[in-house]
Amino acid sequence: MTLERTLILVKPDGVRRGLVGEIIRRIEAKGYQIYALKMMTADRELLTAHYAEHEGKPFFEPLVEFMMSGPIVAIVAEGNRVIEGFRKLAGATDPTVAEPGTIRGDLARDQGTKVVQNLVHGSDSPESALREIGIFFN
Ligand code: DAT
Ligand code: MG
Repeated sequence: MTLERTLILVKPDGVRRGLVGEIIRRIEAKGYQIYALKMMTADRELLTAHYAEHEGKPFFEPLVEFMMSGPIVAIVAEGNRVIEGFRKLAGATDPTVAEPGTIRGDLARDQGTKVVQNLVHGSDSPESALREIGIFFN
């Protein structure tokens, strides 16, 4: 067994477009459990901690501004290999090339903005998951 938990965020574009239900539906349809869930508006301090690996990159400031632009939904999902599994459900970072069948491939596209708007975040490793869950659900 590799029972894991991962942090999933429905980003402000997902909330604005009314895709919270559709995204949760896909997580549940895959068979993962929703362990915790809350709607919130993230502030700069929280986002700087969450996206620490991207500090200094050209898209960092647009990313933080975008993530503060409206409410988000933070989810902890649980299941065997859920970290890898949700990344597969989400699809590639760039929604133009994300495979059809994935959240980003089916529901997102390039908006021509400085930061890629791709509906969801998912932790990329067990270490990231632990760290990010701690940031959003202390
Ligand atoms: P992911 O969300 O797929 O883990 P990431 O951690 O590399 O991708 O980047 C975080 C977010 O930042 C990503 O979801 C969208 C945005 N982003 C990443 N690379 C970018 C780039 N080269 N230009 C614009 N936005 C980018
Ligand atoms: Mg990432």
